[in-house]
Amino acid sequence: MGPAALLLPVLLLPLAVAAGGPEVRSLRGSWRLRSGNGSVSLRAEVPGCVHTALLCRGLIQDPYYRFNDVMYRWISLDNWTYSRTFKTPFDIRKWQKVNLVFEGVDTVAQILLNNVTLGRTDNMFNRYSFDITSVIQEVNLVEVRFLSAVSYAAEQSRCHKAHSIPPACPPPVQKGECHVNFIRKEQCSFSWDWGPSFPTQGIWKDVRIEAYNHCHLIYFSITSVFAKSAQQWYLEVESIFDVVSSKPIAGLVTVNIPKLQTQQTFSVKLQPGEGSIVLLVNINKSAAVEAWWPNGHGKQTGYNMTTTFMMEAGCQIEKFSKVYFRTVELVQEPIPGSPGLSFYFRINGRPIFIKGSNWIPADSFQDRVTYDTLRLLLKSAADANMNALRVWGGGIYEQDEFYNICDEIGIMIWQDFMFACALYPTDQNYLESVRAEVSHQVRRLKSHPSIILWSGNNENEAAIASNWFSIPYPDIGVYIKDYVTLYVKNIREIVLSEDKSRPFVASSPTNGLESVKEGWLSRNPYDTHYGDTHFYDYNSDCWNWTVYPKTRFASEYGFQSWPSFSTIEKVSSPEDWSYTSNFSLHRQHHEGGNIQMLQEVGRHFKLPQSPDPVKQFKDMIYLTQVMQAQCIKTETEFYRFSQSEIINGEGHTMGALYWQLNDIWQAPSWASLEYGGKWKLLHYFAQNFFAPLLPVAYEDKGMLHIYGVSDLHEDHKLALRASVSQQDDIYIFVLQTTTIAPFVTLDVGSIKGRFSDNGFLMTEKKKMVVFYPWEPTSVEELESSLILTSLLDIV
Ligand code: BMA
Repeated sequence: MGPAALLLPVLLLPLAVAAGGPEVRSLRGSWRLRSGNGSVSLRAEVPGCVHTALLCRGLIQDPYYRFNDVMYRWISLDNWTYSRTFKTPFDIRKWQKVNLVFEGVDTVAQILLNNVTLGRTDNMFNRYSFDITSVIQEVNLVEVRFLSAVSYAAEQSRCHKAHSIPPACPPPVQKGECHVNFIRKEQCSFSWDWGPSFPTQGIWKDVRIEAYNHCHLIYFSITSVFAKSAQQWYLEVESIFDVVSSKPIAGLVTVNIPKLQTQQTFSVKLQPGEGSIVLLVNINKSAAVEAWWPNGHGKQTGYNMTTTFMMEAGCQIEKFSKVYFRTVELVQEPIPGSPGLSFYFRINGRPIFIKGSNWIPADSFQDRVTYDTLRLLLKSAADANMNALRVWGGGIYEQDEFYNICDEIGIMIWQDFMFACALYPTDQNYLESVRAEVSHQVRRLKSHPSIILWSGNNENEAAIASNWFSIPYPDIGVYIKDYVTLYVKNIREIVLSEDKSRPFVASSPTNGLESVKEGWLSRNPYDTHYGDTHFYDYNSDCWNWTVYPKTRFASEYGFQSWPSFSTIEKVSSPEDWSYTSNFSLHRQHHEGGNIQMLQEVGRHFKLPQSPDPVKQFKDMIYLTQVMQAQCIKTETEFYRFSQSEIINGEGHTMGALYWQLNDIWQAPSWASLEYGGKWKLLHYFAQNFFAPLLPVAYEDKGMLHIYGVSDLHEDHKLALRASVSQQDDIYIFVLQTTTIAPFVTLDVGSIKGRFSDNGFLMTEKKKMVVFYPWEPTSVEELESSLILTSLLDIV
């Protein structure tokens, strides 16, 4: 990165802007794909991957069907090549610089243009740009020669002589591939405890040629900051340029936000090479800025902003963006009456209880994940009253559309970096690749108000602290050093230098500041007095709230269930339809998972006994969903009502993110949304247990405790309400309550007739009662006579 240019605010001038920018030739579309020895050759769409290309040409069946994940292992063990020819649509001589840009290559490949090797790729989370100015011709051949990710990972592990980096392989129940921690690729693509092994190869994001003269804008980002002392919002607008000319390029940059009556012009100078300029835009103090709020807390207001760069030598660029204003703080401070520290998020100055779940990749084949797929899943999260999701570190940094939707609908994102449940190498090449990945992802994503936290990894602090991989005690120092090198000295350092607008934690679960104090690895990252916790218990009765940890923040907890029969049916055949079939065992990737579900169901329900195995299977599916919904309801309600109390030094729980929101394929898992988006019972339950106003009742040593949990910004008067409608000769009273109401009584004065029920305990939010009149009456008459009373009204 070159030195930042000098910024001088100048007089506001209206500017006429001519559109400028690079000449772009997309290379999306039809490519040739061939296997290592050329025996298979086909047409393949880019962006895409080998599996979906083979499926599309009818060369393989649905990879999710029955046992195909194992049958099609050969695909990921082969080394495939993508190629295509293309004509250069412009006069090459007119351009100073031409780049071949890949937004994402999955993963290990050699890139050639006209038989010249441009470079190699080894990280699917990086953006690769190759200078092809001297290689491009009128007609070109581009080739991407992949190496199997599985062979590459094995080879990297073999070459790593210093010390072993566990785990070597996933447990056999996952039927996966080994050494995934040696490759910067979606970690769950080598299998997970809810997902198949499909180590894809392909060009999974946009690919194009870009030609430009003088200067080219590579990244453009905006973050908002509220200056407390001046009581004013300002924006940090960062632009990263590639300047081709040998001399600096001067010019004017104008930022305009009409709705906030804000326009500012800066004089800038871009130095040759790659460098950044940062503009601080003061928002007009007299403009009323509406902040961006999470779902359930207010609107997600955004403002249109135009940035025009009028640079020398005809370099003119115009950018249109949406800007949002919100602050985020992760509050870790002493709590009276409790050892340890708090761990909660303050958004726009207001403590917010985080309600939601954990997000995993929506498909093993990312090219199948469309805008509509993402919208459906994310909208389902918002519809279930969630305000946050954690993008879990074993998957991918999601597509831009994912974060755009979250911005629009108010879903806050806890963003992990992509490291999970493993130790990782720290040799120089590996670190360089990770450093490029982190800069790229932070630059790409930091404008999104939805992202409220960067987090270094999933469970890797815990993996060392609890010695998951049985490392002999004298050797542990090496792994601790590796841990600090990777997440603290590299990832954290880059994040802080790229983005100061949101907090960073090194891991999840972590003790936060306490972990930092203990050298970034605390003795017990699951300590309920600090940070966040992950909690799984398949042996206790999940209806018993006393088994749950009274934590500061529950970032993972869950129970499995089976997806509905209609979902399973699509990838199975009749012989598979029993709870103990080979198929049912095959799809279960969590050791003992099917038996655990059976035991948990058996604690409160009679196990299905039908002699018909298919009926028994369907009954079992139903019961696992009931069980899962009830378990997570109990646990979530426990976390929500623990928010404002400290008992025996524990409490002040300020987050509940259950594991997991969505599924990657059709199989038993912890998800509340099935593959394809269908809601399991749990998701319907979530709509209720995440409701802004929640009555919770629980029993403790013979005493019934009733809590009213509220996420609202103002006190809410608990009300009993009724609407009346006529249906033929009868009248329907729909009662709604925001709390548990004992002895609810309807009285319509002297209108003759009777109710279907009266004087009842209302535990549901809605109840329907029928009025049978004994003489003619009307809706109006009933409405004006109605008196609704419950014990709550008695003063
Ligand atoms: C947590 C997650 C995942 C896993 C889940 C269920 O540890 O981070 O790795 O899928 O539990 O076992």
